[in-house]
Amino acid sequence: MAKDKWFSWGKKKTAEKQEETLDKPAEESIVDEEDVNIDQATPENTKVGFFGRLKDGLKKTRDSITQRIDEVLVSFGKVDEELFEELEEILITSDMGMNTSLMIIDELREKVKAEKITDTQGVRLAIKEIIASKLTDENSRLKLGTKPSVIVVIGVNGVGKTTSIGKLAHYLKQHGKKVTVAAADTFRAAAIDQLEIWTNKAGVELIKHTEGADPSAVIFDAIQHCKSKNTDILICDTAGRLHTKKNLMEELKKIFRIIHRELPGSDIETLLVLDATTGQNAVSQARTFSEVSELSGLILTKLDGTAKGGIIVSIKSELNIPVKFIGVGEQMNDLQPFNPPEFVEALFGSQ
Ligand SMILES: Nc1nc2c(ncn2[C@@H]2O[C@H](COP(=O)(O)OP(=O)(O)OP(=O)(O)O)[C@@H](O)[C@H]2O)c(=O)[nH]1
Ligand SMILES: [Mg+2]
Repeated sequence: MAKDKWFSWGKKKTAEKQEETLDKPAEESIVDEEDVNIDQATPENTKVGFFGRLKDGLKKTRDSITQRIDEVLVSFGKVDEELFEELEEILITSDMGMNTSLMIIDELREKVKAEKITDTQGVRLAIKEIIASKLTDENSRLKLGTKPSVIVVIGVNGVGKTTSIGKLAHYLKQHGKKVTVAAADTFRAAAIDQLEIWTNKAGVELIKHTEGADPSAVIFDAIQHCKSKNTDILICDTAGRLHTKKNLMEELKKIFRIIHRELPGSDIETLLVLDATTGQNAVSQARTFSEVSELSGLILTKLDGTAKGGIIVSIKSELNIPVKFIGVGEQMNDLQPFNPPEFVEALFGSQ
């Protein structure tokens, strides 16, 4: 108990915040499936439902990675250097990236030797364990301890920002959070309407201006709204494209200045959305966006639409930014907190 209190006091900055987290840190209640309110648990958001959707979403990647690995393991039947080379080839062509693939196979060689693995099933299990360890990150939970906290969603056009915000708002609401969304993509004509459809579906508030308005003014209004309505989390949609890339970056910097000025000391999650189907391009996008703010996490979308889901391993090891959520479809429940053991289980099964 004393330890819990110390944690809350140490972490929280206002009386309001302390009260909210006397029992446990707020971020724990956000991504931990155990905390889903029983009354709100539907077949679609229970663990089984989540896992089923994840498995369905990863079907193409499973066919491209796991099925090919299994074919090679069956045809070899024994563990030798040639087998390692075949496996390396599969990982590289499934978009895990050259460096990451070489690293995985090097670790596999060492593990096979150290643990004296002599059968192909043992090799399969070892690959699964190595990939899971590559994906694990201790910072994969959202840190939303203050009230309000802010999530700013950024990324190039078409990657899935608005869609992910709708799903995220729904997810957080289901976890008992009061959510407001700010429509700060005022550039594209249909952007505000599209966001409104999602926030209506999720049953959360939307703060909007008209097309062409100053995005920072939208954020400013949304923050005042959150303060007066005791909102837990403000999620900000942003434009993926302006007239020039420089304009876009300046606009985003201005948005962050307003948030820091109006909510000093608040927890801010800057989530970069990346489209899994764009492959290695994602790495350069992350570099560009990290100029405007330190990225606290990634949302990797459209994993269901690609056989190249191996990109998630490459992104994690090249960028070293935790993947916090993954998109595995276009429905409301198709955004999931990224859970490496479950992800690898959905990919490899427990054969
Ligand atoms: N299959 C699949 N489609 C997705 C997923 N996430 C987003 N999409 C689709 O991707 C398209 C673009 O999504 P948006 O949310 O509009 O992307 P955006 O980043 O907001 O785009 P801009 O506002 O133009 O910058 C839509 O057709 C979405 O339905 C996903 O996880 N799986
Ligand atoms: Mg959008």
